[in-house]
Amino acid sequence: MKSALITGVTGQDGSYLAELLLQKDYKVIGLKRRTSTDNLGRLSKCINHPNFSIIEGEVADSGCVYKLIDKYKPDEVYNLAAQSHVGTSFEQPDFTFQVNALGPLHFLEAIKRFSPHTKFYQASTSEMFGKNYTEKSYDVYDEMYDTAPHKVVEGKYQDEDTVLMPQSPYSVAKTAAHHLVRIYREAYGVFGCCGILFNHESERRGEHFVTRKITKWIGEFMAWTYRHNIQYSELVFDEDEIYIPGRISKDQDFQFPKLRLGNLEARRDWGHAQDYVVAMYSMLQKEEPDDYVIATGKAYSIKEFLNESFSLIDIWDWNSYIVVDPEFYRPAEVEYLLGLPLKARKNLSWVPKIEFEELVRIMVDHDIDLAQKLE
Ligand code: NDP
Ligand code: GDR
Repeated sequence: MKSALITGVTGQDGSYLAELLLQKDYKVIGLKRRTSTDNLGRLSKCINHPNFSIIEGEVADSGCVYKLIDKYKPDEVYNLAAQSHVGTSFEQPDFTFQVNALGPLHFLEAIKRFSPHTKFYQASTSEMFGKNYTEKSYDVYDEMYDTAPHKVVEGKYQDEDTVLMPQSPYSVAKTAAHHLVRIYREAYGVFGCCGILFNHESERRGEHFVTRKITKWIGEFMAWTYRHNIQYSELVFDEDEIYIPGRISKDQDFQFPKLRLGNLEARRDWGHAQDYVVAMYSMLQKEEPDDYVIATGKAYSIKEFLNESFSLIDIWDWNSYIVVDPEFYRPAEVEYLLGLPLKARKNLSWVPKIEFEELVRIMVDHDIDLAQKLE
């Protein structure tokens, strides 16, 4: 039986990856940092599995990581632990660097010293491209799916050859880790792979990332309209709140806060996390270690995500329901990310199964159900 250590197991990707590896008969060791309250919610499908165990540890602590690798000597390590919020990295750059850059370094050094057979997966990111993209007239969709008729994308994309130009403390730290993996691979023969994953979401996505923030708001808003049995046409709007007219009173429940967002123009290549963990696993099964872009090949703006998600609750003009709040602007922004995953398709036979429209529907349906259950 193969063994795998997953750091960041309590997160979105960690939970899907643990499920995938258990299905493949791995012994899975999940690393979580110490918390005062329980945060195992995403692991409900794994927690009672006989081949699954949780251990406590901190990736920014080199001694802790060395001991773990020396003790377990796992066949595979998937390093998903990170301070993963780009906006937060501007507020906490030092902490972000310790976890996102030194964390992976500790694993690489521990593998080199104590367990050279261990294969290492590093969660690299499209954020490393930052402002940069490759520009040429390129029919991405055609080559990816060999289908016609097809959509010709803008001809701007990122792939493994695009020069990295990170735009945040988060992505600078991830870029450092990305290069460290390459160096340990070349200098010491460590089997290290970097998955350059573009944004991937799901019903398990953290609530402060823009997609989930939108779908969670929609779920709670719908629960509020059901509770008061109110039609949209009856609602009135002021700067920050949505009201039920005629019932404006001391009762705060007759008003609902608008959805507050930052930059709506940014474009992202959004896939479903369940598809993306398959790519992580596939990279470590290859004969030779390598780095791969994992993406869908299509990009949408935040406005297009709003169009799609609000249309599912029959709101066709969402402008009155949201507030653009500079508080959510970033000091430096990444405006355009569209990944070209041709190498992954060719070498890993990887293609995403869940398309943008389905992803949005899954998330909206889930958050409407969740809010109803909490009523
Ligand atoms: P999440 O934020 O959902 O999960 C991050 C995990 O890391 C959590 O389990 C968190 O624990 C853990 N963690 C944070 N700091 C530490 C620490 N100091 N020591 C140990 N564990 C720690 O992220 P995702 O699942 O979305 O992403 C997984 C990885 O992939 C991250 O590295 C992210 O940067 C990267 N990535 C994600 C993409 C995406 O679109 N989702 C795209 C590209 C890369 P806790 O539960 O205690 O907070
Ligand atoms: P990102 O995801 O920064 O791409 O990082 P996020 O969902 O946070 O932002 C995407 C874009 O939406 C804009 N935006 C907002 N973002 C947030 N969080 N909240 C808002 O209110 C809001 N309004 C607009 C942002 O400015 C940005 O342009 C994610 C993380 O999972 C990283 O860990 C991962 O590496 C990258 O994806 C690929």
